[in-house]
Amino acid sequence: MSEEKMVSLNTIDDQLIKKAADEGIETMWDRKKAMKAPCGFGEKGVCCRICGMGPCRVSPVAGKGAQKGICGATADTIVARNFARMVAAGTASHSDHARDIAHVLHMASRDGNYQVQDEKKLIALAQEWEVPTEGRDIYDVAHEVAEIALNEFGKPFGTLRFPDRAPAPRRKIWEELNIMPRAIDREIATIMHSTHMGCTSDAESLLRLSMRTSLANGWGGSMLGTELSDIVFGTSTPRMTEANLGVLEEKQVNILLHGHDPCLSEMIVAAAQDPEMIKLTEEVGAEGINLAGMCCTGNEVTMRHGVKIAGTFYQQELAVLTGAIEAVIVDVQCIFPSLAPITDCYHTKFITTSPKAKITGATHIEFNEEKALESAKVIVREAIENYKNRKQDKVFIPQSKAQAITGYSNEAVIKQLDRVVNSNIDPQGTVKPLADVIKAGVLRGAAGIVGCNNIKTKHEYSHIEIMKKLIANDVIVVTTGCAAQAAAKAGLLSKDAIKLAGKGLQAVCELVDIPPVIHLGSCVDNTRIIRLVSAVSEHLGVDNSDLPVVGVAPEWMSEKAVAIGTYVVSSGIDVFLGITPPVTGSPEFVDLLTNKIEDMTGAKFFIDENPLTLADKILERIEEKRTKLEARL
Ligand code: XCC
Ligand code: SF4
Repeated sequence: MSEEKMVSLNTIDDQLIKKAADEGIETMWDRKKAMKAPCGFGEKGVCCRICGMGPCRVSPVAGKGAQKGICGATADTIVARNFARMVAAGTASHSDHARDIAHVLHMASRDGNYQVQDEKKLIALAQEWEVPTEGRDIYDVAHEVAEIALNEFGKPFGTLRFPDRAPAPRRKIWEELNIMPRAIDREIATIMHSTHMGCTSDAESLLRLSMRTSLANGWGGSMLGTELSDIVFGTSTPRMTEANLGVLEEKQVNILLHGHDPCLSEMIVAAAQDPEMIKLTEEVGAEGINLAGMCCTGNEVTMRHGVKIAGTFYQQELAVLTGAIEAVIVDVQCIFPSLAPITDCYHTKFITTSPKAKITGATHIEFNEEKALESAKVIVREAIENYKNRKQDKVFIPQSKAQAITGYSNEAVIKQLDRVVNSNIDPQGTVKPLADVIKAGVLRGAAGIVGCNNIKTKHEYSHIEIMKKLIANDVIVVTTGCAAQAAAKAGLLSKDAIKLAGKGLQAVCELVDIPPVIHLGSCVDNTRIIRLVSAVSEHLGVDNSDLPVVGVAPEWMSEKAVAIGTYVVSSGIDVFLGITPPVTGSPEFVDLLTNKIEDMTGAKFFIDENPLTLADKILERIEEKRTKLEARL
């Protein structure tokens, strides 16, 4: 197959798609074909079905068709409302995930399934929130911290706590724009209210509401997700792993962990090491239990346990097509409903576990946090017992995998940086070395390349092209989500990739002993990135928007990504999108996102579906910001 025709960068994907065709199994590529051209109104964001008088689809091109909805809403209103609702949905998803982790922290106990793994981080957070710690049982502190965290969702008065962590100039901007986020649930509810029929019609106001809600995600729900996960499950440290479907094992029980919430997957990791489970594995004649992760659950368990990465979002169906998976265990988010019919074609069990994500045709075994390990064992047992049903003639495990280092938390990054600190002169444990090399221009800048895969592009091509181009030009890359897994599969998370970097970045990687593309975790962990950036700005005494740093979502698809992009721009960092969001029906809203928002936040969105020119624009903008920074310092 010629390279352009391939669906992804990986030849193995095309082999599996062919296997699907041979076996008469439908995949997302078949459904994409059946979909034909996407709806032009939906694509431009000008379809409104917010009230029962609609749906109203207005024509973005003047003179052709209806210019206004029945209530008089213009294309600008409709586009801005739809955008705001995407931000609300994304914020809800990340934040509700965090809420579950807060509950788990609240139930943590010394002899329970969930324990405090990072006491230091807990104490630091307790002190930040003025919770007494002296002479108290660590679990009392944990429960009080969890309660405060839970109150961040619905407190009736005041604003969120984490925005206090942002650099002072940033906080000032948020205050002036009146976008300092209040309680998390409140911001989501306010958007749903304001976008109800007959409320806000002004596009700029809708953007400001979106910004405030997105900040309730980035400096609220998502940040809680990261912090509390580190406290309960441990703050990650770098570890070696392998990535791509070649990590599946021919003679072991393969369990695919897919979704986002580590509360379940952490317990599956524990259950898979349980002597009872190991014994059962021997009884069924398997050589062991092989866990493999996908999407952000995959990121969570690889960063804390080195669990291998089976693949990214778009490979979920392909993983099943290997015929070698005993169970796909899912929690929430980014799970295709099509996994039910596809797993039916094999022996594979498709097990849903969350009441928030029940899927027709799946086996639902509800995960009970109160009896977490027991619950996890029930699920793992299902997988082990299913090994004997594997149909060898249907198995095809592609022999492709790459080495990767995953699991850099900010703490781990700073620890690496400490290697170059002369402790006679400078204190350890700061971002100074990073700020120094950025300031000096040894690194031209930094990019957070994050987000999903999207069938609108050749999978992973954009992620990898952009990453390669940036590192070759001395821009260090940090990555999360499926972008991180794409990087892992392409070998960019290994030290072997240092040779692909420019001279400056090469020198930094050698000295600090890191790969040029650094795995910072799951999508909620984008908050690690905004905190790292904020730490560098504070160190240099500037605002985030003065730094040569960018966020990039080359292949985004989820509403969560829209919320992330919005909080990143609201935090003063430019965001480059490789997929056009459904806003082009409103030239006013496009202008707000790609131009006017800069007057408010110091950053804006760039949109370009060609990864090569997108990368050029990133480099150009980084140099522009360097000039600005040099003038400021
Ligand atoms: Fe989902 Fe987080 Fe996107 Fe991957 S990157 S497709 S959101 S798993 Ni978040
Ligand atoms: Fe149509 Fe207005 Fe109702 Fe939307 S809110 S469906 S534009 S009448």
